[in-house]
Amino acid sequence: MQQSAPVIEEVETILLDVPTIRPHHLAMTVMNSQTLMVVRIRTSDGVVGVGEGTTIGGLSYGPESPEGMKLAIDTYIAPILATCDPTRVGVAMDRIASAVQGNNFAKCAVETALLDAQGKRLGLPISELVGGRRHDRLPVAWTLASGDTARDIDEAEDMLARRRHNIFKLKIGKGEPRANVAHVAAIKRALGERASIRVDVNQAWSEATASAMLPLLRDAGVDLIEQPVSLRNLGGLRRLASQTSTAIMADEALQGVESAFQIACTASADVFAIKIEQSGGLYAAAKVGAVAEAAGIGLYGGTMLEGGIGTTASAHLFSTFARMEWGTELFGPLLLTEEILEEPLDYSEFTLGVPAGPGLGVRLDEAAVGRFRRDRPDRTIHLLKTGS
Ligand code: MUC
Ligand code: MG
Repeated sequence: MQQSAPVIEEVETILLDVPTIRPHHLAMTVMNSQTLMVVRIRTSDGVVGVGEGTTIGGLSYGPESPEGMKLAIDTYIAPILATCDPTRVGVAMDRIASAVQGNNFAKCAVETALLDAQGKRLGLPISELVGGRRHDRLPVAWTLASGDTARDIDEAEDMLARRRHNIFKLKIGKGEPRANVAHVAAIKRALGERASIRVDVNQAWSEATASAMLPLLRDAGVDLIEQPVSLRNLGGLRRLASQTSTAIMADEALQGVESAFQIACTASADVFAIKIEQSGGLYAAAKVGAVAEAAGIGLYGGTMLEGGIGTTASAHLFSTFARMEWGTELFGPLLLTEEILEEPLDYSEFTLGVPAGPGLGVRLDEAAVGRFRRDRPDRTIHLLKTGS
């Protein structure tokens, strides 16, 4: 470490439990609240960086939970950070990678906090540290997942009227596949050409079921079909992609640059849902984007339904891609009942504004953090009372 380099003095991790505005139904779970794992890194030059690790439904989406991310950072990553130069973010992440296997979501949270701090130090937005901003606004999809077709149509009509979203992703894969298709077809019929309709099966179908449903989804007017089969069935994804003229998107199968390369080499998907957490951070997700570009694969900016911090970090990276043919789904903060940022993100005209200030360009609302933190004193008392 250089003599004059600042040192990392504190790494703090906090779990925030924030209710959702309505139940969010996915193939693997129903969400009524979202847990945000926030990490705050304080350095000796007085800079504080924040990052976020968030997933869907505890351990139901993937192998990392918010609690597990916190444990990985507190126990294994923080001691490494204590020996790192925070101004060399790439080197710090390499040191973490050599000592910690997997844990991509936790690594992404830490890298975001380091980039936020470094951006503040240099007076530059994160987008300038990860490739250079090309876009100030990004198209944003909304996910219809209330569990009820009529309610989903009302919700979509409301979004269209407010000019907030005109791209809708439908979460299917739970229940009877033909009932799923009927639900999708009814929504597309109601919205017609006013909206793009996509579906996310979240790996729930067998290859045979997916193969039978694909033509029905195409006939219903669906533009994009996301991860219809298990992430382990790459051959199946490839066969489905070659079967249909509807674009097939890889999500769960994309676990960083090596998997992106493998999917590209085997022509197993037409589109990549790039996620900063699933990739292992912004730098790693940028490499996934580069593989897609080289292979002629379309780009879509994915989400793990992060709150304001993770959503902003994703937006910084996605703003650097020359072409995001399929837009983004960075709507996570809008699914929560309350904002955790001092200034809410700007969602208007079917797009999200990418903050322009140094680092992430957003600040945590400390009062909201106090209200939602899992370890707040009144909640502890409540748990003790109910447990006794
Ligand atoms: C996923 O699987 O893509 C994105 C939108 C949403 O509702 O859930 C996510 C996760
Ligand atoms: Mg998905």
